[in-house]
Amino acid sequence: MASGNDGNKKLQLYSYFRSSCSCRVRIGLNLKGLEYEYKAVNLVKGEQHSPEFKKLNPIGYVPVLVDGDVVLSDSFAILMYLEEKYPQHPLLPSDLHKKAINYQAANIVSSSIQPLQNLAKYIEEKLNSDEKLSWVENHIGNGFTALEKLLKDYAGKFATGDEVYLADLFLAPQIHAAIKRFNLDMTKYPLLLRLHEAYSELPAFKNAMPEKQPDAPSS
Ligand SMILES: N[C@@H](CCC(=O)N[C@@H](CS)C(=O)NCC(=O)O)C(=O)O
Repeated sequence: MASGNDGNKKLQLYSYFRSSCSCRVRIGLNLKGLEYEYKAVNLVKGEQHSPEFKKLNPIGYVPVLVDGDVVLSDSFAILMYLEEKYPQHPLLPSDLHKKAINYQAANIVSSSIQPLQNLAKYIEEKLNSDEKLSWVENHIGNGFTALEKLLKDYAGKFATGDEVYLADLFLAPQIHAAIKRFNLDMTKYPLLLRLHEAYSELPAFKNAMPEKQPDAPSS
């Protein structure tokens, strides 16, 4: 892939293969044709809590992007930074309304679905596996219902038309996790299921998915 980065230093992305937040940024980097060094952080082993990693991100979450002297965390902030610094393949439409719908859909995923899903692992000791599944289904389901309603008036081939934009970067990993990780019944979300199929045909999305990452288990 063409470098596209300015300066001498290659971008570095601290990532975990299964992290949907990291996946959003991996898609953005791929779309913009930016090469990066993959720095694996094993969340199961707790590497996000190490003193070295916490120097990069004091809250102990992936993703973290390093671009020369710039160290950034939070997928939304990272993507907005990439958008301004590397304007090739815009992640936002110029139409103001469509842009706002992209922010809205992205934030439903990042504020109202993913953090609750992330929390499930902290409460799972207190829950049996059926209760854990219903916690996850309930929170993903609420968000997915809202997204179906929101996007029905805007979707084309992708979430807000026939071009890929920010909303798609947030939706693709979340839908992928719902299907592959949580076995969610997607028949209630036909639009999201259709988007999932459209994403699976795009190399920038396919190559960003968990199973394609260097730290993914081989089996
Ligand atoms: N709002 C942040 C959330 C980051 C986040 O929750 N990352 C998860 C992985 S998707 C994480 O690092 N979890 C580690 C942990 O909970 O210990 C973002 O969008 O980057």
